[in-house]
Amino acid sequence: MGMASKKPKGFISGSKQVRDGAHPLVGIIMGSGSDWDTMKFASKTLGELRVPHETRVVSAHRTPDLLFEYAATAEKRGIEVIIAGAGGAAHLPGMTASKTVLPVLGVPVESRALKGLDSLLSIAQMPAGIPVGTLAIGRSGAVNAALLAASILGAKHRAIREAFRKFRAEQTGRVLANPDPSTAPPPAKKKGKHA
Ligand code: RP5
Repeated sequence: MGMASKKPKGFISGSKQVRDGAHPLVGIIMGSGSDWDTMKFASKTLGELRVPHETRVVSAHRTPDLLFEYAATAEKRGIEVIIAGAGGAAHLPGMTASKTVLPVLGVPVESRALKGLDSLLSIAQMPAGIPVGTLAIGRSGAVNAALLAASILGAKHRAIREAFRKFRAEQTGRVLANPDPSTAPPPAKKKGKHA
């Protein structure tokens, strides 16, 4: 299985991380292939929680028609949450939100020139009426967008709620198990240039 059997006209498929025949519940989109270094952490986190999702490049500026099509058809295809990552003049999350009633979570990708402050403000400063849930710049934002998506989906999907609960409990357990930083093993190095 996968996405809805009948693809919307002109729809360009990306990759799908689906398990057990489930269709994607989360759509991870990003403005450029160069955003993958950051957005891969959203995909990885959803994968760890076994949340079926799809990933693809959809640019607000370079492929505006595709963006409109993606956002306008996502709900019909069974997507329940959209995570949109973009850098610089980051219009992707806001424009996506303008074309769907699904929750849109925006991840500001760290830009070279302004370190992602431009991305953050572009995504966060939406006018009243079209909300975008804005996360932190870079890897933390990508991970948290996935966790927030799982939390949102958990209201309806019990297995996802329990996976999210387990993730949180294990995280707490790891911190409590290593109370003294002078004796604890060093934390695993974060990967990715946007960390
Ligand atoms: C944005 O411009 C993308 O989201 C990306 O973060 C940034 C740079 O894109 P590339 O020039 O690397 O394709 O639209």
